[in-house]
Amino acid sequence: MSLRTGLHLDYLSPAEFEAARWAGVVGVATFDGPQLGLRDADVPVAEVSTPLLGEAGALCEVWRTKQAVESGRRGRVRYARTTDMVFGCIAIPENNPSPIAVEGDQTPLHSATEQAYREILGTLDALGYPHLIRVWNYVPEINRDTHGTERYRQFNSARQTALLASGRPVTGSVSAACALGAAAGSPLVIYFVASHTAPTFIENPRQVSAYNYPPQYGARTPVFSRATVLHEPDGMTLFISGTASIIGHQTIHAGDTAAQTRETITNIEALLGEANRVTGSEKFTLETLVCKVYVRHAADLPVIQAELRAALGPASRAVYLQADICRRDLLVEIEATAMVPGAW
Ligand code: 3EB
Repeated sequence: MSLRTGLHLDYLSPAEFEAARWAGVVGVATFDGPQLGLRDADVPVAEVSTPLLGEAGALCEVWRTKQAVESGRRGRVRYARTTDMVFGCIAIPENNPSPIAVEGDQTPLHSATEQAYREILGTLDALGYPHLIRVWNYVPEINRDTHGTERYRQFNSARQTALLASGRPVTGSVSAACALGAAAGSPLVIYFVASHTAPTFIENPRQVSAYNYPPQYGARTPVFSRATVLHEPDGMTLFISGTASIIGHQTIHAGDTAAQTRETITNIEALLGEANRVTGSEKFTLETLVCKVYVRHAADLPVIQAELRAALGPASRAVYLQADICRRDLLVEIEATAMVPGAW
């Protein structure tokens, strides 16, 4: 393994993970159902129901640090922390809707989302890591309409409500994020990185900030930054949010998977440029990225893979998952993490 720099991300097979043991692990995400042996782990393990694609076999997303780690639990939030940062996860099932719908009642997804965020934000405040840096949201059947509203919009409304209730901003200084679909009947699963000191917030000059989207995408806007940078004594970690084929606030290249992939990569390049400008470095490049690619239609995998390899080079690191994307016309979404050594 190469030099560890601050918080470090790897996608490991179960065998590689076994060899690495739990040294320095702050958190794990699995995608193909529960992995034997991880259930009783001392650190948070997020079990996401989005199948892996391609020849990779089972892979775990493993977050590690060189610093001392202490793990714990508060309510339904499981976490592991260093002096600087905390990783955590929560899974909340949706309760059956009450048989008698009362006007003004929240939907089961709205309640689950609000509860999840209230528990997460309460934990961060109690532990002293108030700055949410990166949040991964996996929402069962994200594109389905229930109770007269698309579930992604129900989720957005609840996320904003919970952030406001905790006294946090809902524009500007907000975390990087992604919001993807997950299997019907799975719980709402959210995992996150937060920190003791404030990160750097980055927007994409080619896009309207998501928190300023016009109302056609929902009465309550999504609350996320296009990217954030976590600063630790031994390195910087750039978190690029789920990124798609959007210019301004509009989806472009509807129906064209290859063109959507290329536009998404152009958006990621714009974010790398901004990250270098804002941090005063030239360290963040396409080659430093570890990518996680969400594919709406599994059959599109070869097209997306070819575009990504052409842009990132043969040494590119990417994992592919099948997941619904929050806008119905988006066929692909790419998130990325880059870790570079050195202090801020
Ligand atoms: C977009 O750019 C595509 O709601 O947390 C990307 C990243 C998207 C995060 C979220 C949504 C979210 O609007 C969708």
